[in-house]
Amino acid sequence: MIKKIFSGVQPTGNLHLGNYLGAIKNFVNFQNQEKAECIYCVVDLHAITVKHDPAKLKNSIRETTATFLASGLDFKKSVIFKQSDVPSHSEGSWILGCTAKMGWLNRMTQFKEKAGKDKEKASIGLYIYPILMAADILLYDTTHVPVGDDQKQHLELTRDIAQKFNQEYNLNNFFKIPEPMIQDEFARIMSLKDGKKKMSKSEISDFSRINLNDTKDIIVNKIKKAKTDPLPIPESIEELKKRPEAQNLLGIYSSLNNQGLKDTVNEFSGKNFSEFKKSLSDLLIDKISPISSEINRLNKDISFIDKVLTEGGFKAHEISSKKVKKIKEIIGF
Ligand code: AQP
Repeated sequence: MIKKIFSGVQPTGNLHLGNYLGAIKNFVNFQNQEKAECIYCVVDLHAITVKHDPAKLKNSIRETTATFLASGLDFKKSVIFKQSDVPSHSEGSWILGCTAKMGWLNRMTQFKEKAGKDKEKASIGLYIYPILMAADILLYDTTHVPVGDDQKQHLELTRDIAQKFNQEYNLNNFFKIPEPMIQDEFARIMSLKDGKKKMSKSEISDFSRINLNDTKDIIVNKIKKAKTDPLPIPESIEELKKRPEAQNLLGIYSSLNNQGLKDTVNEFSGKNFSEFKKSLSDLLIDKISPISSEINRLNKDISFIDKVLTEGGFKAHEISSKKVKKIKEIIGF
């Protein structure tokens, strides 16, 4: 069976190690599998659900595309496009919004976290964001969605919406029920300042994350300042459970080095964090620097980035507009 892969990334600032290890690295793995058709989207409609600066957004869209390419995505193998270029996403979102239930959206924890205490002032867009995400996925008959652990709940909602639509209109498998592809280990990379909070673009302190375009010096400095505890590295994974910062740093090392946490614990057991941090910085520089230099090179080639997005937009439009046409027939338009 051919796997149909879809995933998206918001152009809301510099992409970071969490986006890379939780999502983009997997995008590349899927792209390089024989029996997979991959579609990757810069989800700019999602980015306007919170306050934004139009000039910065324009830049971020290109930078996110540059990061996709610099991380190993190939626009000849995968469809790479920006969401706002393809009207089917907004159309599909409206229609699916008439199937989704308020009660389902009210359970979404990401809305609660992002809206904060003053949810009356949050945009409607932020509230209905998971419906747009469902449209993004379902319009391409997606079978698998590689995402970080934080998107699990939204994926479940997508599945609920697809099932409800199929049931409402007596359709057998019209919308495919997509499978989330969440890694067993390291699916949530945490902040360098607080091992209980996820690494995120919108966190104010830049020291909480490694950006994919950080220089070598910045990487070394951020790792040096990353929160740890006074104990040495333990002998077993069990002992890490109550040490979130230590667990996170060892997890980052493992994920970058494509090895299990157990192997990393064995490698560094009994050593202190200053020694481990030196190895982690070296590994990060080794893996991130080539991506970072390629991002910088591509950022200067605006016409190439725009060409990639335009071509991808045509391909995505061709696929999704056919699905929207069928949806319109089904619902009686
Ligand atoms: N810390 C993380 N660990 C693992 N995966 C992560 N992802 C994001 N943060 C982590 C995954 O990256 C993909 C793209 O995410 P996104 O940028 O579209 O949205 P997000 O999850 O809201 O990311 P941020 O960095 O937290 O952005 P802001 O701060 O703007 O909200 C997704 O697959 C996500 O799971």
